[in-house]
Amino acid sequence: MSDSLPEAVLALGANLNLSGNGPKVTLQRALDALSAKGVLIRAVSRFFATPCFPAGAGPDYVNAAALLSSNKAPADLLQILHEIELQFGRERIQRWGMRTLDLDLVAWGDTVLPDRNEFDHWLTLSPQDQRQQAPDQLILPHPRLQDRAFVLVPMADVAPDWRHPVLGRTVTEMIAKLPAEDVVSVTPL
Ligand code: PH2
Ligand code: MG
Ligand code: MG
Repeated sequence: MSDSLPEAVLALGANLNLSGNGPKVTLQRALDALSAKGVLIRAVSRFFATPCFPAGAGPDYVNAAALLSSNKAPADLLQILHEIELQFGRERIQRWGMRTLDLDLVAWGDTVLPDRNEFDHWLTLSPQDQRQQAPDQLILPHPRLQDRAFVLVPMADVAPDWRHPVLGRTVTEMIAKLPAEDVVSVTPL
C-alpha cells in the first residue's frame, strides 16, 4: 500500500498571527487542509519555537516537520502546498520575510531535483549569493537543509535516519555537525 510510495518531508513554519490565531494553530490547520486534499500524513513532529533567521528579522517562528506519502509528482504536491499557503494568508512579498504560513518540500526519498548539476550549484552558493538569489524551480533536497537547525531538529522527530542523497549524512549526523547553540535554540513547545 502506502509503504511503496516515496516519502516526502515537509517543513512547516510560521511567525505571524492569522485572524487572531498564533502560528501553532495555523500549522495544525494547514496539516488538516493537506489531509483534506488527499495527501497522506504519516507522521508529524513536535512543534518547536525557533529564533528567526536571519537573527533579528522578525518574531520567533514555530516550526515542525511532517512525513508525507503521495502518488503525485513533486511539482504537483508543491502546487497543493502553495494553494494551502494562499488559503492561510501567505503573501509572497519578501524573500526570508515574515509569514503566516510557509510550507517547504525539503526532501523526497533520495531524489535529487532538477538534476545533480543544478543541485550542486545551489548547494555551493556563497552566503552572499544565498541572500540575493532564489531558485525559480523546485530544488531537492532543499539546498540549505543541512545548515538549519529549525528544519533538521523537527525532521529528526519523523525521519532521523533519512540520508541526504548527495551529502551522504543522516539527519542525526547533520544535526551533530551544527553549532550546539543552534540546536539548543530549537525548543519544543
Ligand atoms: N523560514 C524562513 C526564514 N527564516 N527562521 C526560522 N526560525 N524558521 C523558519 O522556518 C524560517 C526562518 C524562510 O522560509
Ligand atoms: Mg521556508
Ligand atoms: Mg517556502
